[in-house]
Amino acid sequence: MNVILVSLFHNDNFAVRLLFSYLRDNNIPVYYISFKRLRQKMTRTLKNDYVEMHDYHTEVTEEDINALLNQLKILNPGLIGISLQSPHLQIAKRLTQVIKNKFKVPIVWGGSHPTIDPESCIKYTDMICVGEGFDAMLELSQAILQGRPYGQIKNLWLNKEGKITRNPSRPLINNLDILPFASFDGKNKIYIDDGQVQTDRNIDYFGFGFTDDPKKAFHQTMTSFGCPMSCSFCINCLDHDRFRRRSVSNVMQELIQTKKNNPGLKVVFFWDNIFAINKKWCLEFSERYEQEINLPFFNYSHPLCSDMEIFTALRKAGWAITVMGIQSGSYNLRKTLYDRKETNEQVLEATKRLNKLRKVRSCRSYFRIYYDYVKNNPLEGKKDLSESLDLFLRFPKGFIFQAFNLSFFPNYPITNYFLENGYINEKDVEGNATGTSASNWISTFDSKKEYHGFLRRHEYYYLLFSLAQFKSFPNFIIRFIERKKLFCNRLAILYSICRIVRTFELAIRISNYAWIWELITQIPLREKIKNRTLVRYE
Ligand code: B12
Ligand code: SF4
Repeated sequence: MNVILVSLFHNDNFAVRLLFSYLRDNNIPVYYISFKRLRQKMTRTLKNDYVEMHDYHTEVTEEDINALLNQLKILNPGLIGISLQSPHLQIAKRLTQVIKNKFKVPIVWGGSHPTIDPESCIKYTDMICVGEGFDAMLELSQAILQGRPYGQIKNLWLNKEGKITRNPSRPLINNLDILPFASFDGKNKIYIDDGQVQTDRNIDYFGFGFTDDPKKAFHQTMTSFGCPMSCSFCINCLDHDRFRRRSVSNVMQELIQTKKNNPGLKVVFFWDNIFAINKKWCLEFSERYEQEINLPFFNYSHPLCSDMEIFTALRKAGWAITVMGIQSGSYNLRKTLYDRKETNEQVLEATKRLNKLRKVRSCRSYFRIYYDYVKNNPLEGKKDLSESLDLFLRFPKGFIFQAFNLSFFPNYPITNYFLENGYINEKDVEGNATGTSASNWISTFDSKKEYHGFLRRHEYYYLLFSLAQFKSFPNFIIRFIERKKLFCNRLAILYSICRIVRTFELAIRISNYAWIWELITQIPLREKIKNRTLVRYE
């Protein structure tokens, strides 16, 4: 009998691969099934200049389900674990039902959705894991494989023919060094998509090939869990997790091993919520990383964690790409709605510090800085957007503007606020709709009379923010366009201007685009031909 972990729409699911390693190292026979890959495509609905990829779930077909059931039959499952985020709730319900119809095997759900909204899950499955899954899943697997009772395992809720038992929670693991490294080799991994088991296993979320190939170009990991901040639109404002970090030695051990196994390793992605936390840790990490790994790496930044000594050390060590959440340029909106504490001056200072890193010598000459914005928030009014533009115009030029839709996840404070004030309905909350509901609530809003046209106004400003990133486009023209509301009803013109300026900048500063060449050369030609594209978007 085997334990099967199912990842939904996520081939390279870090959490499930870590759970996989934890069970495997504790002698549990375990398999990883990735049930369908998340696709990305260029957004089609809105005309944006900034790069916007739109995640989407392809339809789950009978063939997909049959392929899964066939694999389960071959693997003889003793326990099936399904990992789900909120947008996957409906898919998880359907899969659980069809599996239950075929097999007499207990099914446990875990992941962000069962953790934040356990009540919406427990009625559809035998068990759910609320919060940390390592020891709960290990104890459950051991009990089932050894035929022992498993009714009292902490962090687990049980549903026995409708009778719900809610076991208490267990303390979080303090010492993350006891965890193994997430498994990215091909052993016991199965990928199902397009109605069949995929032989081409090596495609991740972005479309790069960085899973399961012994010669992978990318490596992804986390040095910490949790986040010291608590923004109202993020899981980290709920109290099931806290900031915890592995030791530098433990992280280095993983990276050295990865580099040894993958001579073609090109970039390391650190998915930590915020990386530049704890000076002692970061300085030690930087020194060792530079000496022992010396490869470009990605991490997330935060305006309130922008110590220059840390930044410089990380940059010298190979820091080459970062994303910093700005979310809005309106201090008032950030503070009251998003629960973010940084002032605009602090944001500005952080952007200046990041910009200075371009001059610091590193293994890569380029330093890519992305600023994230929460897109399509109907409570972000004209004044807020105008303040945001003021802020973007003060940023050092050469950044990349990105925007992502505001999404409503169950029980997050921002969702409760929107629900209580009648701005959205339960059906607008992620998980309640089939597929991803984000686009539903946007159209709901735009059709309400009082918000009519809000999408257009927001798009207008996003294009102006986009223009603010270009060195060759003077700020006074952007201000003039805004003041005169030029092109407000002709977004296509503004969009074309962005495109022209981008092309012009590309032509005059080709050296700024060295990273594109690097990206092109990162994946071996053989791989590109096999996967038909450099970055595999659909
Ligand atoms: C890293 C990360 C990413 C990376 C993923 C990298 C990778 N290869 O996995 C990237 C940037 C690609 C990403 C993308 C997205 N992400 Co993300 N991401 C995170 C982040 C920061 C950490 C996730 C993580 O791996 N943590 C470490 C693991 C060990 O912890 P864990 O996930 O909590 O898992 C534990 C338990 O939940 C449990 N568990 C998990 N699965 C299972 C299964 C079983 C059977 C059991 C028993 C237990 C169990 O055990 C684990 C160990 O304790 C979280 C925020 C956070 N948690 O801090 C958001 C988060 C998970 N992401 C989120 C979202 C929305 C997305 C996107 C949809 C965003 C987008 N529109 O593009 C995409 C979806 C990608 C996909 N296909 O799923 C949301 C999900 C919200 C929700 N309520 O569902 C989160 C919670 C952030 C938020 N907004 O609040 N993400
Ligand atoms: S800083 Fe980022 S990860 Fe931390 S709570 Fe805010 S949005 Fe979440």
